[in-house]
Amino acid sequence: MPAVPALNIPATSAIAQPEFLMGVATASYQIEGAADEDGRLQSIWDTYCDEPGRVLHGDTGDVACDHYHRWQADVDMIAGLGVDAYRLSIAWPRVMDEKGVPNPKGIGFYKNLLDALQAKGIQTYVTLYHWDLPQHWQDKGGWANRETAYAFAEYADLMSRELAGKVTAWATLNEPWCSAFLGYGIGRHAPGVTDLRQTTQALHHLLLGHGLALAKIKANDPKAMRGIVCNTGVFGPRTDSAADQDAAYLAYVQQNHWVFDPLLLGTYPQDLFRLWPGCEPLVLAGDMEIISTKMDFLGINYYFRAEVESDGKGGFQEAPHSDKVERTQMGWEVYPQGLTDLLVDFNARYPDMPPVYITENGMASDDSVGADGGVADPQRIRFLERHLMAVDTAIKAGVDVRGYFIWSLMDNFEWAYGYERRFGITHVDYTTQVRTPKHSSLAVQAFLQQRKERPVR
Ligand code: IFM
Repeated sequence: MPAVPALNIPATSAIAQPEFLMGVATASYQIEGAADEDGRLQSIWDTYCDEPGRVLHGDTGDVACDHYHRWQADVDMIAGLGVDAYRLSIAWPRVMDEKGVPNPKGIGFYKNLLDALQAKGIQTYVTLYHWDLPQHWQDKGGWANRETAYAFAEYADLMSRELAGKVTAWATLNEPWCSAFLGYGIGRHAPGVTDLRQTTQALHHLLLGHGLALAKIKANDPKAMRGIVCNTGVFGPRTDSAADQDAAYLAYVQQNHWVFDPLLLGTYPQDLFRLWPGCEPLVLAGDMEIISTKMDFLGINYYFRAEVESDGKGGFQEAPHSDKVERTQMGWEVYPQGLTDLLVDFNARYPDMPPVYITENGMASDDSVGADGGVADPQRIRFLERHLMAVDTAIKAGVDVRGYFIWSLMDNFEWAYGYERRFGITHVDYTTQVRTPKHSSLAVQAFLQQRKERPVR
């Protein structure tokens, strides 16, 4: 392996202290493969991938990183990095059938995986729902149907009983904004629906399912932490006109307040319905209390800033991309300052905000294995350093951030972009399934090694 310097993080920063949790993250559909094995049912993503034109190059998660068969070597790879924690998700269609009967083979897979991680001293952050809804629930309306929230609570009940004692922290949902808006609003994710009324109703049911699941987890696995993982965004107006400034404000409301206000304040932001008139969800008595159940942690995913402008109809639209800013393979603007701003803003807006973990941050680049057998990804190394220091700045400003997970442990199935976009700190050759550490992985490993060896202050 080439000698790669450690991430450049000052020893005095909060990030360099051993109590700041460092981890890597993945999700079931993106890495597991084995789509038809051991009784796994069809998920909405299997269906979506099979629909022509939905996913770039017609890619599917059928094989992905074949993690279902290679999990032991993957656990060794995680341990080799020296991280404190691993964030993974459970595939609902693997662990119970249409009648709710547990599938011992699917459950056994996760038991073995979590035991192996624990045996290596790696803390386990487990997400129950990272978008792979069983297709049979979609056939009944999916998240637009209130029944799905109760079905999700039953699934959470089963998993927290089966896996009690093996999980450090449970996250109910990953990025409910994406499930609702990309899945039901613009159809860019499964199930591919385009209906704004279903969108707000779907988000309401996702959050209701989250609240119901928290109660089940507390009863079954009281020592584990409980929370949720949500994506975030920051926005700048294209011009300083009042219309563009309002557009940036509305984008922030739609991206952030729509999800975080019900969770942390128990209300929906009324300005959302200025954007989407007539799309208020049906909320039954008691729902908002369930949704705003106290949590032990809040998972925040942050990737980029976007520039927006008025759409001339009281709403917003993304502004044409400026070539003056640094971008990633996704075309996303690199803007570490946004992470600090967002954390500081949330800390002020939500007085009861629980301790925060950055549960995803990272970037895609067009990485390949070079002639020397290494994978040079200098942009990612700089990206990680700058975002970690943005977290440090937020901590110094008083925000209680306890950890940071890199997205992702390895290249994987990037949803509608298939395998073209590579987010991993480990390169995956999808023909041979060979994993090759990228330079970023070596830099993270070296940083964590230095951190361990440094005398405690
Ligand atoms: O790959 C996704 C992940 O599944 C959810 N958060 C964003 C990542 C990058 O797009």
